[in-house]
Amino acid sequence: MKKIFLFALLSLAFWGAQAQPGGGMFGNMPKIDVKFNEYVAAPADFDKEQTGIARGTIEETTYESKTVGTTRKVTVYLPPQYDKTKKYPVLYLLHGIGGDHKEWLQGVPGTIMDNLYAAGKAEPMIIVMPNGRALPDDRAGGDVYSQEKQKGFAIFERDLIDDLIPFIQSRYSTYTDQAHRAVAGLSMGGGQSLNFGLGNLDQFAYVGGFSSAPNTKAPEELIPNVEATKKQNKLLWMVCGSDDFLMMFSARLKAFCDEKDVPCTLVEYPGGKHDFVVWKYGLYNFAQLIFK
Ligand code: FER
Repeated sequence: MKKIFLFALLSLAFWGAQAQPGGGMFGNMPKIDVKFNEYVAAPADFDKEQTGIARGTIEETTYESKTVGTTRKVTVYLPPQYDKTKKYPVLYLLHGIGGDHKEWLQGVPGTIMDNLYAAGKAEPMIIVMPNGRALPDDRAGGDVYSQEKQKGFAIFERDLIDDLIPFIQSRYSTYTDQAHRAVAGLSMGGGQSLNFGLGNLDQFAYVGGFSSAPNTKAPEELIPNVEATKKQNKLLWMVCGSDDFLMMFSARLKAFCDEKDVPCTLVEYPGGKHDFVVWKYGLYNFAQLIFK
């Protein structure tokens, strides 16, 4: 009886911590003292549709995943005047724990990118928004925090590298080398981007983490070889809201990089929470820094 009571109590405590991200499991984490990079506000209209500018297109397509054993959906943004006779670099843009291949559309990536191109501020690129929950049932419903579903976010490393990237390179007109490939994401997808991007230096030159979640590996694991990271990674860029309960996962990596002299940016978004205000800002800035 006692055992059952203890189990119930522990389950409740665990559930409570997950359900109230502001207070629970990570609420008592030490605040990591770190030197943030300068926050520069985005122009007020960076995410507003403008009339009279060229627009990219957004389409949904599917690919065969040997990793998962299913046909998987993926959202793709093609830049204005996408031209099959040219080659484009590719940004893989990953969603959060409750999202899927459509979640990033809330962040109006097409509008943000169209505006950047109209202002001459970004290199034309293809943006690929996959479903990062690499499981036969990859829907976002149910208990998205369950261990089972979280496993899918780690398995996605193989789906991405072995299945999705080759598919994108065969279906679209892309460069296929490391220097023309970037990965970035929000929250759970931010953790994936840091894990996969820094864990596969031969695959990704540019890595971005926006409000990265607890799935982010420890800095020593992300950067086991300082010299290799310094040599192969061209950009390690992060943003997190000052009011985000997950700040420590970005801050501990920034602190490690500063100590080891690895170039790394962490912008603290003033008053920023765990939402698309910060993630849109992340895309707006990251997109301007890559493939240059
Ligand atoms: C957690 C809190 C947040 C967690 C993941 C998240 C795995 C991810 C949030 C998101 O992707 O928005 O405790 O554990």
